[in-house]
Amino acid sequence: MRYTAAHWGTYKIIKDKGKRFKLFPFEQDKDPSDIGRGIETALTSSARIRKPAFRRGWLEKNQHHKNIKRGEDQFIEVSWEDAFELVSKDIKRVISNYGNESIYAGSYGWASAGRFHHAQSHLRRFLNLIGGHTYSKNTYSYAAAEVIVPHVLGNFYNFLFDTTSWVSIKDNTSLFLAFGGIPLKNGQISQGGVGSHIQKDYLKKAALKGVNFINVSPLKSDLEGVGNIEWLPLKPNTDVALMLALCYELNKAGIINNDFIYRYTVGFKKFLSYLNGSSDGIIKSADWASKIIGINKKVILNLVDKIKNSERTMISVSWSLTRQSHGEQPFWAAIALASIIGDIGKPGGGIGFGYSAMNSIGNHYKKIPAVSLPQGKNSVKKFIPVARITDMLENPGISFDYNGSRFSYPDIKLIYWAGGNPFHHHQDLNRMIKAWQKPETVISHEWCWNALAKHSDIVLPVTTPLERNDIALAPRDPYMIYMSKVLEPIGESKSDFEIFSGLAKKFGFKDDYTEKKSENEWIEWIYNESNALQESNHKFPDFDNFKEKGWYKSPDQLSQQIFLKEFIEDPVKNPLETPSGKIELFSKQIDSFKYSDCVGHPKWFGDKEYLGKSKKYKLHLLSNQPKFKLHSQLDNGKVAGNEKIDGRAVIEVNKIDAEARALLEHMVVKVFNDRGSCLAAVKISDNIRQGVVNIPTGAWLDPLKSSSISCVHGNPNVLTNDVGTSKLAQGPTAHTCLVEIEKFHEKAPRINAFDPPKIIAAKRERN
Ligand SMILES: Nc1nc2c(c(=O)[nH]1)N[C@H]1C(S)=C(S)[C@@H](COP(=O)(O)OP(=O)(O)OC[C@H]3O[C@@H](n4cnc5c(=O)[nH]c(N)nc54)[C@H](O)[C@@H]3O)O[C@H]1N2
Ligand SMILES: Nc1nc2c(c(=O)[nH]1)N[C@H]1C(S)=C(S)[C@@H](COP(=O)(O)OP(=O)(O)OC[C@H]3O[C@@H](n4cnc5c(=O)[nH]c(N)nc54)[C@H](O)[C@@H]3O)O[C@H]1N2
Ligand SMILES: [Mo]
Repeated sequence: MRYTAAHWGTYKIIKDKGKRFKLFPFEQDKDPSDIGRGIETALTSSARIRKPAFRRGWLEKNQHHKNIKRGEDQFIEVSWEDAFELVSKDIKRVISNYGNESIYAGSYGWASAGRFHHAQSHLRRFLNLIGGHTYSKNTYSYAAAEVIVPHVLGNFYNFLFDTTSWVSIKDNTSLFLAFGGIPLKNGQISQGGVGSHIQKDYLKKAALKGVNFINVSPLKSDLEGVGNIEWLPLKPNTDVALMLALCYELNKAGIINNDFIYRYTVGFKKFLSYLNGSSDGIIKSADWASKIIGINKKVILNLVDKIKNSERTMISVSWSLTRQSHGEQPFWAAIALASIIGDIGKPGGGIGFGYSAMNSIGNHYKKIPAVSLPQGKNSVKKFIPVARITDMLENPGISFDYNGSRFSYPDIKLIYWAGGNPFHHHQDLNRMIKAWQKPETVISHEWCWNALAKHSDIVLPVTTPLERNDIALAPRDPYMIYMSKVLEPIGESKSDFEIFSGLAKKFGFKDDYTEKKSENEWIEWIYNESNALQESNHKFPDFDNFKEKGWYKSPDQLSQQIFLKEFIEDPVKNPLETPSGKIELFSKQIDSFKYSDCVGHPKWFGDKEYLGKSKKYKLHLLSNQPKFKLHSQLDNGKVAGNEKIDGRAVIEVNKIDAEARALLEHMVVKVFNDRGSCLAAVKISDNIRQGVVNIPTGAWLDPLKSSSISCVHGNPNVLTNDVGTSKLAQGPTAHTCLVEIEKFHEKAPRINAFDPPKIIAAKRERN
């Protein structure tokens, strides 16, 4: 049997003699996702890039029309031979004129599953061989947590997959307070692949066993489908006020676990003096918080009682809580709250990061150690916090703060992207598009004509996993999948590996790049090297047997993971990696940075764009993860359409807000603020808090040149704000965004997002 693996699951592939194929659920998958079937139509759609293509203005050095910008130009197809020659020449030119630092290859993005064909690894391996590149730090997923949590708990990455298992929650948790909910739509995904989807099953089992889940979120659907769930629909971006009030009221009621605070934390006194208002004159009471979060004080006090009466409480924070202004604070405040309750390190209790986010979080399998493609060493030291790309392009040489130090932006002349889509993931796209015109060359590897490809100078067509062999192996997922090639590459597409091999040859580094190994030899190398890391009683089967069967499941090695158990058992022998070795409720280190936007303790910051802050823009826009796709991937396939109305992204609007604006179900509306505007189709519901609207991300950017609409398809990132979380992490803040909506009075324009640009067919030879 042949299988393929994606971030959204594993599928059996049945193919006829031609190019027709169908994907079927993996027989081991308890709860398969439909997302994968999107590729059945997307693979060979008209949006597929079939040949290397160069922007006409770039190739002809802007002679045909000086003012045609990236994103508006035609493309000329060229042969691979010419493409390798032109690309390598241009990279050499840029390096010799400006140095390697002027190449930006942060290239953030999820690419495809598969350990070998990981686009970014290949890009960096290639660029590192030729002198390096400016890189990026942290992610769009949880940048603020990546930077703050190490100060408070000593680590973040290692902790991600150490989250207390669902099994432990099912058997021990009494109260599960879910900030940002646990939207089941998200559990379809795990970076690197999923063997069997377990999230829904465990959530149901836990609810059946009597775990009391409370959904703290503006969206009811963030936790549903597992019985009667209490919904606490607070205003977006106000969770910190609620957490602080819970800390204050618990302490006031004497429910605080003093023993825990004494043994395992530092800085409580300073934090308490902030809660009590000694530092700012404001007592962080339920009364205070209720006005900020927009929920009755009684509900907060009731929650205090529930915590008091619960044997074991889990404080769960979704990653989305980092993607907001001051996104460091919700994680820090949640850790403080869990410390005051004192259930950290106990079965089913304490704190959890990202139960909302991926199938692997809470899975009880031990992490399978595995190797990746070696990327080599980057000789360039310049970096940016990943979401500061527009700032970087706009401000070469200007300095910025990050995690206690000052750095400066490089002057970027060449952008090289493979495996991500900044026209999906970045905020304030209108601003980014302007800044994007500045570099001399933009190169991307893509398989479809999305906005990234259309805004590139050089587009090199890549294969999808169905057109190459690979191996999938993801952390905390017990399955390893042999990903079979089922189709010959569509058009003239090549894998990222083949493309960089071709370029490396032009630089005289081909053998260093490939190490004289073919695709299949690399896959076997990854398998064998990973096998060498397994404990002796859990070795993988022979490679040929694995390949023949198509999958392997590692034995159940661990029944329960309990986050921070070792530290709690013996904080002296197993200290945290923080300066004090304990949980830092006050951080001397952060305090010493003297940042006004991130001080020494968790703090409520009200100086941001949130509900009630603007007379002009009265609605808070959330842009959560889409249900029927991963980000922008497969937006052009048949499954993503399930989440749209007449092909357009949906905006969910509360009944009362819709009535106030005379909006009707399915009506096309203009959503706007000072940064931009998009069209979307209305879905009226009482699933969303009044004053809040939501457009899931992922609609391919589709600007309407003839009008002022920044995107007729419904990409929310033309509206979102591009400001760092704070000087500490400089993370993205998509969820801090106010808008207004009104009926779109004109005829709804056609969506052109999936149309390729105008392409001029390849000439035989080119000098
Ligand atoms: N408003 C708003 N914006 C957000 C978010 C939000 O909540 N709200 N969430 C943010 C988050 S958490 C994330 S992680 C980002 C996600 O942002 P991205 O990860 O950039 O989004 P994807 O659509 O997954 O982009 C992956 C791209 O890689 C391409 N690709 C797939 N396979 C291959 C391959 O083998 N080789 C090459 N070269 N390319 C390949 C796909 O075609 C696709 O264009 O978005 C962020 N943006
Ligand atoms: N189907 C699908 N699943 C995915 C992805 C996808 O694209 N599609 N992307 C994956 C990726 S890359 C990531 S990083 C994870 C992200 O995982 P999350 O960050 O958990 O996912 P989101 O859907 O962005 O956010 C979850 C919910 O948080 C709520 N929320 C937003 N702002 C606030 C707030 O201020 N307070 C509270 N209390 N709630 C708020 C929103 O209602 C939203 O539905 O998801 C992963 N899973
Ligand atoms: Mo993410």
